[in-house]
Amino acid sequence: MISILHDKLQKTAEALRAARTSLVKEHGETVLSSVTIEQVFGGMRGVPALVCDTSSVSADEGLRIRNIPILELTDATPEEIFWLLVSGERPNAEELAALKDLFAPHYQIPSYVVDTLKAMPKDAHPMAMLSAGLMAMERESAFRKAYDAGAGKDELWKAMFEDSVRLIASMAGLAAAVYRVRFHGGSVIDAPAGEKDMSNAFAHMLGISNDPAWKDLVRLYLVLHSDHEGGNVSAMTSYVVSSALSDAYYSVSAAMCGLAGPLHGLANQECLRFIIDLEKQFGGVPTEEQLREYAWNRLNSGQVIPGYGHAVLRVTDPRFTAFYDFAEKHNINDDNVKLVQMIYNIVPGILKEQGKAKNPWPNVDAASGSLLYAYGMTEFDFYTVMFGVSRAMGLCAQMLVNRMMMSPIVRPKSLTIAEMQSKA
Ligand code: HAX
Repeated sequence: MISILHDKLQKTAEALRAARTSLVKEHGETVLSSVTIEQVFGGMRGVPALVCDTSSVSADEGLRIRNIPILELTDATPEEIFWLLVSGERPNAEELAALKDLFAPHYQIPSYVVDTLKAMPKDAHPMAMLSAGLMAMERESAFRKAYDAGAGKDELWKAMFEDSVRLIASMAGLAAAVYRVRFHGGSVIDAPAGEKDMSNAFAHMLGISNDPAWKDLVRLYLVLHSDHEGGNVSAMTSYVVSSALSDAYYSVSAAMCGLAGPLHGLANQECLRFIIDLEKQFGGVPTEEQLREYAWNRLNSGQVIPGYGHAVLRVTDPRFTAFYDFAEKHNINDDNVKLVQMIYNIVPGILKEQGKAKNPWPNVDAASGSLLYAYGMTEFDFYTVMFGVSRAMGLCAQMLVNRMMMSPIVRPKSLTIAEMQSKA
């Protein structure tokens, strides 16, 4: 069955290489943009220096996966999304069955990985555990073995595909093991026998609830966080690391370290902390006036409002909208969710009035945590791990595309301050 997937990806690889060769040969000297000193000091903001075919993010619409708006993909499964990211098409029934057959044996992670997690300090951050678990699993890499055995550059994508499938499937078992070891005394739950569906297996291994709505939330969560083009911290990290022909385990582990930052993936945990702190301070849902005062105090003390703003987006993140719609559809009526709605009504106005944030609207992290909390996942240190399980799909898909294109090692040029001053 794997051959039907390989055959399709072989064609994808050929098309990618042809596009790359012709662009470089016929338009190699075309200038895409100039780079200003402000951009160099400003985190390379807006510099078009990366290729990413899996997804795109526009300021006025947000995420499209292979040119499909994310709000049209909210019924998909993670396996479908991975294949769409990699191949550019949603899988047909045969391809989907083949993918599920490849994923299913790896929901159960090796016991030495669980031992690694158990050996970590009791107060280790779940993201540190996730990254360490991936490092422990590096010995499984088919890519490293293929490279060591002398596989040619044009063939390496096959080993990257093998690693990607195993890594993504293992993320379900690994993340669930992090959750059980860190928060439930180490009682790890085995992958359900015969379960082929990744989000169902993951929901089961977390051991939180059997509510079908919870399982659907896990599925939606995995779909919505899967990719966000190539320039964000985690995607760029895995791209750079893998460009040195480091395998997917090294690359995704490094990316998870970036995702763990509060300005990137950790924002979902920070959002819920913000909400819980608000409720603690006011003994429940505050009044609008109290919320305004709380938000202003936070801004005036130099802190950000988590879940709001974005480096690219200038509208409400459609992924926020998808979670918001989920809450309404399932009639989730708890205080945290009410607060998410209240913050959405008030904070954009405050951020506009303050005039600093270029985008006063919510990003994906503003709503996701309150939904997880509502279904019983109350350990918000864990939320970024949920994000990581999903994002591994986009990271692997992007690395796979780069291996198919036989992209070279990344090596931009840095300048000293004196060199910069001499150009000013
Ligand atoms: N609250 C307060 N101030 C904010 C803000 C917010 N939510 N968003 C931006 N600003 C401030 C910035 O800190 C910056 O201030 P300084 O000039 O004093 O440095 C100013 O507004 C301009 O920033 P920007 O150009 O609008 O935003 P950036 O591209 O620099 O940063 C961030 C984008 C997402 C990092 C930013 O909006 C932020 O810190 N938001 C809160 C944290 C958050 O929600 N992060 C998750 C983003 C989504 C994601 O990657 N998830 O993984």
